[in-house]
Amino acid sequence: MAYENIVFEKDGPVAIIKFNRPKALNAINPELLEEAHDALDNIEEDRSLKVLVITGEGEKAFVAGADIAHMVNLSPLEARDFSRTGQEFMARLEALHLPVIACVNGYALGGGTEIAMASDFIYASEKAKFGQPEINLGVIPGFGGTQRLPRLVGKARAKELCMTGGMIGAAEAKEIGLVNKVFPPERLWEETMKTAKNIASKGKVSLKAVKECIERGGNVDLTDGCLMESDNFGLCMASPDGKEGMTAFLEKREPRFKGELP
Ligand code: DAK
Repeated sequence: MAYENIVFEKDGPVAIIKFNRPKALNAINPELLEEAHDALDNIEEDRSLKVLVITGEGEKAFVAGADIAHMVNLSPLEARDFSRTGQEFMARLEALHLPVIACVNGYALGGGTEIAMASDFIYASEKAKFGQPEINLGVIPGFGGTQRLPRLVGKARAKELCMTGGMIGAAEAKEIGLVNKVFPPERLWEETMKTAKNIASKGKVSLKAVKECIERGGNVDLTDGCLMESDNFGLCMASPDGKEGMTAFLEKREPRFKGELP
């Protein structure tokens, strides 16, 4: 599929999706979502990939939300479909076998904050702004914001953001636990790629196991979560990478992870 609303690239083991509608501050329309789903299909099939970075094209925005010009004319049924396609995209990011880093270079509003939250963690530019402004449009977050935001920052802060529709800067987003690290704009991409490549140097089986344990562990009690962890620990030990990592340590050399499944 030819992409017009995203840029999809690979830098060695790192896949990169850039939302690419800079004139509309990368607002999400159905075409963009369709292309982003297609890129995820490609990523799922390419066994050489180990990390996905998502970001926005241009200086100003990561994603300024769902495309309001598109949404204004939706019938209730079309709105439900649009919401479901968006939610499916977020769910796919969360369930993807690769770690996903959101590199938030500017406005991340509404659906933009929601995409960033469905990633595994967020690095942001000092210029980034986050918010759930849907209340100002007479609606509510439609891509999972009312569910993921409170899980990340607590119910009270999530309610404040969703009820006021206000924006917060990167420093406050970091303070409340939405963002992991904040960088000057000119260093954001370099720092994100440094972390992406560091993660890509690890074993694929253990990366997937960590993601799954932490992601799914949040939905079960501690006992079941620990059971899931020990099952995944066993799986890592059964994989060639588990043996390789420990052997490399004992032989005082760098591990050579191959990412093969047991
Ligand atoms: N949609 C469409 N166009 C947008 C846009 C958006 N979300 N955000 C910006 N643009 C466009 C502007 O209209 C403008 O276009 P032109 O006038 O140049 O043609 C261009 O991008 C540049 O924007 P501004 O001129 O406004 O730039 P400023 O620097 O002055 O302001 C801003 C930047 C980010 C503060 C401002 O653009 C803004 O407030 N944008 C809207 C932010 C927003 O409200 N986002 C949340 C969208 S709601 C659901 C599914 C999903 C959702 C809800 C329900 N279901 C179907 C149930 C999700 C909803 C949302 O995400």
